Amino acid sequence: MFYHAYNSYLDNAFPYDELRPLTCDGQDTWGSFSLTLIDALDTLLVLGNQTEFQRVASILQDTVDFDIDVNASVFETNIRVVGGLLSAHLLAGRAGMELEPGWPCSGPLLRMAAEAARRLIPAFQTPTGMPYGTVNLLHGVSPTETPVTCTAGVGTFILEFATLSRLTGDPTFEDVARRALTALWKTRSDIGLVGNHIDVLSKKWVAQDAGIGAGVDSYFEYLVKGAILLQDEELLNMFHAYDAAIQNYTRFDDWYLWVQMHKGTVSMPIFQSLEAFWPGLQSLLGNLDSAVRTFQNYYSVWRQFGGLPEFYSIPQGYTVDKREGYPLRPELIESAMYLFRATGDHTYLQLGLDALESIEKVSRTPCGYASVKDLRDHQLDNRMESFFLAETIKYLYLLFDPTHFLHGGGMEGDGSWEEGGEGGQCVLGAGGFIFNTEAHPLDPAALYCCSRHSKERQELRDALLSLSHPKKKAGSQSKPADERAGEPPQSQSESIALKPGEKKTLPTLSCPVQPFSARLSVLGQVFSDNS
Ligand code: DMJ
Repeated sequence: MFYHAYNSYLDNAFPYDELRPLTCDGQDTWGSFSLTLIDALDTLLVLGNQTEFQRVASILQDTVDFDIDVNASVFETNIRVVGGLLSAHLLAGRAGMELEPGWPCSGPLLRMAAEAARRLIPAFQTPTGMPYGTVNLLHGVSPTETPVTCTAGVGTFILEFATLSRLTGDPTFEDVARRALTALWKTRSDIGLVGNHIDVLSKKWVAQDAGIGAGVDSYFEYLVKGAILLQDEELLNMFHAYDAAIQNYTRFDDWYLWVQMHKGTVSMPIFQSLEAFWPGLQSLLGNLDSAVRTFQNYYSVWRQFGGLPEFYSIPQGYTVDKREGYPLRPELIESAMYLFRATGDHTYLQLGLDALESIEKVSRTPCGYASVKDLRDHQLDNRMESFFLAETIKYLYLLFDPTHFLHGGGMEGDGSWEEGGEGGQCVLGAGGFIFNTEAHPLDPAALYCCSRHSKERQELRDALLSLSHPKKKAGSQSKPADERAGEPPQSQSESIALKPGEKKTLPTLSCPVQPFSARLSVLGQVFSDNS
């Protein structure tokens, strides 16, 4: 399935964003950055194709340019482009690519991801810190841009942006993502729910339907996954508070409905296919019983139609007018993957088989796989979204490959763990992987290792500075590098302390692994253990 779609994209659509599987040509959709190729890159490695991964990574480095006059979705560019490049960067070692000495804390794909993300930053420059939905990659936010953004468009950045910050040492990305999350948290209703669309200038809720599907979904996903990736209890507490309200007001018979965010009254008794990620998320939290029951509800809809319609009326047990399509989305398969890992129940493999057979039968065209316009009569749309290769096929593959390294939990020596960093100080992949909402795996160990090293470098700098200025207040020495960047140039003696050949922001000290105090003593026997 993968190669039929992928080869057809390369032959007929590249360098456009997407393949049009009925007319066998290409179109730009979410930008103009060969989106399908970026989104599919890490799937190549998941399937074990190192040579094609290497070839494509180098094509992307040579051809993709973000300095373009294009209005792009801040959300989609983040999850597909930034997320895709970050994963590819983190997997580059396993793909046999030649690595820079500082990898995984530096590298060409990481620089590309940072460059793409930097183009999104102007969207966050609002009085609330909540981003606009669209930004022009060259000119920033248009003066005529609508200030109305969906909830997921505000709260789906922490995974990619914290990864960028912790790998590169530049805190800007994580800071803006956190500011947006904090602002959103403060806008929840008295009964603890958030709506669907918000005005990012006035903080007024423009669409007040609360639920777990379209417009909101990945906000909740990122609170949970952000908590795991960053070991951040505050994010987890936010999720638990929302979850209590969601369970209380929106859950009926293990379905989740839409309710008015202030009153809790039902506004739409429908299930949306995007909601099918929820059982997988619940399983990550260990909430298995509820996850299993909700999955069964959603699987019954799949069996009814051979796919998940975009909207399904729960009271009528049928599709909703104009929402009968199935654009080859991954969510139910994603949940099946998590639940199979958690339970070992073959129901989930059966769903995988059903999905595979339906997609083959209904969607396959001579030129790829087409979105289903209407599940009732199997009419097709001339579109193959990039998430089909990034997510749907990846989750299917991982569902059927229980020992894949991306599942984590392997033994040392079986390829599950990997060395990285200068002198091999980073043990990568040892803590499993967290998938962003576009199924791009992120490695918590890499974040930990790179931020540990940048913290140590900072401590070393501070210690050296304190030797030059022994009377300086301790507090002024521990400012992060970014805060100091805007300050006046330092004195001659400080700049001597920071040299030789070292940039202030991201110096590379290649010390062997040893305790911090030992490193200082190597540098001049300046401290003894009890100093
Ligand atoms: C993907 O782009 C992401 O999974 C997103 O969170 C929701 N929509 C699609 C897949 O359905």
